[in-house]
This record gives sequence, C-alpha cells and structure tokens, in this order.
Amino acid sequence: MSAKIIDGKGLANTIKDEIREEVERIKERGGKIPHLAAVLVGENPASQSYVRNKVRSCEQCGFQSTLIRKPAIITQPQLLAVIDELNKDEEIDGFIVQLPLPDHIDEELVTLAIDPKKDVDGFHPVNFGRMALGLPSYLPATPNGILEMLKRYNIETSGKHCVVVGRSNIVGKPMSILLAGKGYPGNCTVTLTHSRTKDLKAETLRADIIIMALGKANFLTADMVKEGAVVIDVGINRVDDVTAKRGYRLKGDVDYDAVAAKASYITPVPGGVGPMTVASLLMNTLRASKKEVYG
Ligand code: BQF
Repeated sequence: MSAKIIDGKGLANTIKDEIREEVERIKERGGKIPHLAAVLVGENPASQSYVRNKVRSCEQCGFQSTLIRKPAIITQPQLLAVIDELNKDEEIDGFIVQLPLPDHIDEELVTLAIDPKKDVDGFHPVNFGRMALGLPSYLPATPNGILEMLKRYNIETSGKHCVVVGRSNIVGKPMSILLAGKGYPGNCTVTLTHSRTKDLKAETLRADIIIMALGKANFLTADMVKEGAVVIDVGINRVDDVTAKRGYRLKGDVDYDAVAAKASYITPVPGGVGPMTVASLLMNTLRASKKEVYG
C-alpha cells in the first residue's frame, strides 16, 4: 500500500478560513472580536518560532493578538503577576504561556495560575479533568488537532486498536483519553506506551492507528508498522542540515518514506500535525470569546 498523505497545513488553512468567516459575521453584528494573548519568556528559538506562527495565524483569522515578551531572567513571582493581569483583563479572551519555560520557572505553578476560563491551551487541571470526564472544556491543542484530522479525512476509529507512543501531559496522555472516549473520533481500544514499555515493536505491530509523540527523529521504522495502519506523527525534531536555510530541518518521529510505503494514511513533518495544533488554539480562542465552555 502507498499511504494517503494527510495535509495538515491545507486542513489548518481551511479551518482558519472558516474561523475568519465566523469572525467577520461577529464583527458585522458588533460582537466581541476574539483576542488571544501570548506570553513569551526568553529567547528559545523554537518557542519564538511557535509564537510567531500563532500571532500570524491570529491575523489570518481576524483575531486581535497581544504578544508579551519577558526576559529569561524574569522571576517566578514576576511571571505570576503577568498571568494575574491577563486573568483580570476583560479585553483578553484567552492566553497562553509559551512552553518550554526557562529552568528556574516551575511550569506547573504557572499553569495552575491561569484562570481555567482563559486557559485556551487546555493545560490547567480543571480543563484536563473536564476533558477526561467528557465535560465541555478547552481541549489540548495537539490532541484536538489530531481528532480534527481523523474526522475531516473520515478515518474510522470505532473498535480500532490505537497505540500512543509517549505519555506527556500535553499530547500522549490526553490523546489516549480522548481516543478511548465515546463517540467519533473515539471508541478506540488504546494502549499508552512509554520508555518503560517492554516490547514496543510488538505493541505498534498490532496497531491500526499509531500516534507518535516521543520526540526522537525517525524512531518509528517500517518493521514496526502493520500494513494499512494510520500513522500520525507529532514529532518536531530539529536535525542539522547544512543545505537548509536555517542550518536545520524539521523531522518527525517517523521514518517517513519507508513507513509511508506501508501505511494507509500518514501525516508529514512539516505540514502535518504542527499546523493543526495552531488551528486548534484558534478554535479554543473563538470558543473562549463566545463563552461557549464556561458561560
Ligand atoms: C509545521 C510545540 C513541542 C513543544 C512545544 C507548524 C508548528 C510546528 C510545526 C507550531 C509546538 C509544535 C508548538 C509546523 C506550536 C506545533 O508546519 O510542521 C506549526 O507552531 N507548533 C508550540 O507552541 O509548543 C511546542 C512542540
């Protein structure tokens, strides 16, 4: 089999067009224009590029956006004060604190300080808990983007065996909960694997759907994949490439060419899950501005 390529970039553009149209209708009737704020701490090049993508996407959708840049030496209390301001600012519908943060900042404390109503990343325990219980919540952006891909490509999930590789709080863990949940996309039988999994290849070989969220370039090789499997690649690994403009190239966690020859569907890197992550953040921000989740 030769896999169909899931065009995340195209799909994200379609979603952003849909959002833009809705924002235009909101403007026409004098409603509130969605406003996303992003806090960027320090100069981490990957973080800067992610925030740029988000600000540019806000412009594409007709959203207002505010970027708050703070130096890497900001103290924990100073950062918490910034979050408190954003929690109180009635103009801001939702905001994110871009990860990763410098080592001296406790990401958990930062996440806990965000008002769940404005937590459009869906990382606050209240939103995670509501997600896990199937209550209305802001879904974490990457898992939600993957669900949206499965849905818009009409990929069957009910009764399928899904293997998630990587148990992070922002991708692997919520993804396993959502795919095991009721409805479509969902109703999967899910195996959540991680660094202590005994025989990973035995697990992935049984999978109808594989979600790779490990952060190791080319980790999933063709011998680990069943013929006809759906392969979703969350990895965004920077590998050195002297021929590339920036001196590096993005590579997923999947050995793409060899796995694509076996899979039924596959997501590329770049242009797969990444753009859908950003589109999901915008969907959450629109829902925040409409007070869809918390009234
Ligand atoms: C693409 C992210 C790890 C840790 C923190 C488009 C993005 C990436 C790739 C992007 C990511 C990854 C984001 C592509 C946001 C996705 O064309 O392939 C967009 O901006 N992302 C983030 O905010 O924090 C991360 C990955």
